[in-house]
Amino acid sequence: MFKNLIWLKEVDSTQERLKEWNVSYGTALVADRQTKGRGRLGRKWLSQEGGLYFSFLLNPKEFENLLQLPLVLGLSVSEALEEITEIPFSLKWPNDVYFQEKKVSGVLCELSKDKLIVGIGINVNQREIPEEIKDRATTLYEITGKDWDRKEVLLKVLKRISENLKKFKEKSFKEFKGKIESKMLYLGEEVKLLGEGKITGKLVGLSEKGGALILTEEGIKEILSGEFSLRRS
Ligand code: BT5
Repeated sequence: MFKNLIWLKEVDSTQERLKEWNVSYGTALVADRQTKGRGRLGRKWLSQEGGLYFSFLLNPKEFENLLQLPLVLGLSVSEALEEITEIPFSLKWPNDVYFQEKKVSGVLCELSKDKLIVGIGINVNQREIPEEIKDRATTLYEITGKDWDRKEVLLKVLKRISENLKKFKEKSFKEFKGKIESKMLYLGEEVKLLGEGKITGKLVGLSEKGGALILTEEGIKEILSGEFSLRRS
């Protein structure tokens, strides 16, 4: 699936570059640091040197469900990181990879005209975690006490993504649902979802569509908007 790799020292955002540049589907753009890395809903993605920041394009006609896709991508990142470090990672619905209570990686899927742009940030060897995210972010270096070869991490992640997206296209989300659920952070716990309003209840699993299933006082609710953020209640 990936044929070309462009690796730059610094860009504003690999997402923004792929939005503007004309690159083919098989190209991944990587940067050592980003000056304007972004998350979902206008949030910032802090991107100092030592981390891994990359984006690539997918055909929006092939991947229409933007709730399932980030879950499959997050699973791919977690599987690659587990293979490399032999440490277990969790998935926080809808798009994060966690180690215990802290975020290691985030996935962003953006539609821009006929482009579906996927961006992934992974905290690898950064020495300083910025104050504003210190209580909820970690790096592979902090977890394992050693540096990791970012090229190796990238290649392992891209390989997992290729394999999993092939299966996702040929088969369906069903192939992944159980695996994702087994790694889901806060499963079986009381949570709150913050977004357009607040929903509280017990997180009981994932729906077929990739939504979060929350057992509330009124029964089970399927949350299909990725615009919510999940927190422990
Ligand atoms: C995400 O958004 O988690 C998606 C992040 C995608 C970043 C990649 S890097 C390559 C590509 N180019 C870009 O410009 N972006 C993509 P969200 O779920 O909205 O999480 C954002 C929140 O995570 C922020 O509000 C902070 O609380 C936290 N955060 C920011 N930087 C972080 C970091 N380096 N590590 C962990 N958490 C961080």
